[in-house]
Amino acid sequence: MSLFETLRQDWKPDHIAVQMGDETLTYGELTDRVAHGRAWLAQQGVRPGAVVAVRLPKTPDFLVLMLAVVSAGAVFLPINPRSTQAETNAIVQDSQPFLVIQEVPFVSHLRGVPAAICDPEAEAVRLTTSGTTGRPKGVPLSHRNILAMVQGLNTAWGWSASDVLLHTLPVHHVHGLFVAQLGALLAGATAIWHDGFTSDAVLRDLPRCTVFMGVPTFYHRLLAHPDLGSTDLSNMRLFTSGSAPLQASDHEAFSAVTGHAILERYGMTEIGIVLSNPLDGPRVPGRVGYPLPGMRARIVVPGLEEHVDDDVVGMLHIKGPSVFSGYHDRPEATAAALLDHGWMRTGDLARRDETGSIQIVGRQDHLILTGGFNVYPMEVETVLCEQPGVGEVCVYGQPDADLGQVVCAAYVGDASESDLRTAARLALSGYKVPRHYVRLSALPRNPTGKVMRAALPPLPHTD
Ligand code: MLC
Ligand code: AMP
Repeated sequence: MSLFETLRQDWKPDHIAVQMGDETLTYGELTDRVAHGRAWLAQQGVRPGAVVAVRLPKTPDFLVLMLAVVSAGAVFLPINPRSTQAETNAIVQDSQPFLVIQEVPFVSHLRGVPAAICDPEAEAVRLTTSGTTGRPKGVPLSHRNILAMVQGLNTAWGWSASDVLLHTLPVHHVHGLFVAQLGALLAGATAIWHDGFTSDAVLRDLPRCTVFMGVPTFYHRLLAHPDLGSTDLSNMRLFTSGSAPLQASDHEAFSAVTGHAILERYGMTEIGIVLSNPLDGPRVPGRVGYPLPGMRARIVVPGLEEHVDDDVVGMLHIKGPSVFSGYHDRPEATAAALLDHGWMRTGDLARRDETGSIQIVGRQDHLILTGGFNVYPMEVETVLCEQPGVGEVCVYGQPDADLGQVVCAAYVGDASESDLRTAARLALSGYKVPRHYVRLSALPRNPTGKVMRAALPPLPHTD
């Protein structure tokens, strides 16, 4: 079955699908608007298989357009509305979409057209990830890939139509789009949308919700709020965390203050959400849990396919129906990531304990996880290196209690910190802009010439 047809099976027309501020959409209204959206897309010449890029703020219109594109058999390509023009251009250049939508089209007068019948193997959504080259890589996900993930999570986390999800994540990533929003839609549940996370607004709305999903920074910030302990969380049945490691101390403090043990899970754009702590049973701080139904995990000696023993750190490989089948137009990157027999080399180092629960130990490459967003050093280094007065640059992460890691840049040359900051702000989304700059006479290198990131200066004050 196609993604849209499966999602809508349990929709009750009068039940609220999404609410944002004063705007409310019932499932009946959502269905109508999606049909209007499909008619508009058809009028623009969008046919099955066409790529439609959508760069819109987080409003219910975004959701309508996504469902319209997917149910028309076309490919939905979301672009971060806060990305810079250069970043947007790079994605457009890479995917050459048939249509780029940057303003909400007015579609209500159009007569709806029926949903297309889609091949489950056809591409439904294309997400973007950067990678070691710094250039955007399109991650095509089929109807089947997405459904496998969302259906698995619905069962594992006990979603039902009576759930009310508080949704404060961005919607151009796996976490906000699939795990949170498609989870709610598959269950026929209600989602309350905020455009971005603020502790005040979350604590105001949590009393009428049952599910909340966040990156670790959300929990760290909630813990710092004086009202967390006095907020009525009696309706809440599930808090989940993912996209970056949740500090065990934050996990424990949250349990102590609220009585709720956060359920941590692990995933990646290319593979979906694949490991999770149990809904019933211990949710162990610092562990991401067990493979979800249908998924397989193995931990191997890096570079080999030989399994390591329990408690030994190795490279995490994942296989299963939510794993993608290759990057858009990047055969070499695909060959490096996808091994024989469909195993995905995640790039995450992990160990398994005797119960089978997995702990993520860190990344093998230099990926920086800041606030749950990925920053690939090469992308930032390329921008900084182009500035006058910069000889060489190394971008690296430093621990940060709030964001997990912050982006730092060490450079050689006489460029000023403010010039570098300005250049980075012009070219890059806010979360990629280095917070700290260190000028060095030379970058520390090992005998083979590789920059030794561990030898780069730490921040003067880290929490
Ligand atoms: C925040 N920033 C953004 C942004 N959100 N930049 C571009 N696009 C966005 N959507 C910028 C801020 O402007 C700021 O830059 C910088 O990030 C750090 O932010 P801050 O000022 O400390 O905080 P804040 O703006 O409050 O943002 C923190 C945050 C945000 C935690 C709310 O980082 C966030 O929403 N994170 C969620 C990430 C996410 O959904 N990841 C899922 C990936 S999927 P400046 O220049 O203004 O200082 C995945 C798979 C899986 O990983 O397993 O889930
Ligand atoms: P993305 O490419 O944006 O999907 O990010 C995927 C990466 O996020 C993974 O490869 C991990 O490094 C990281 N990640 C996701 N969930 C967790 C988690 N619970 N703990 C640690 N890292 C995580």
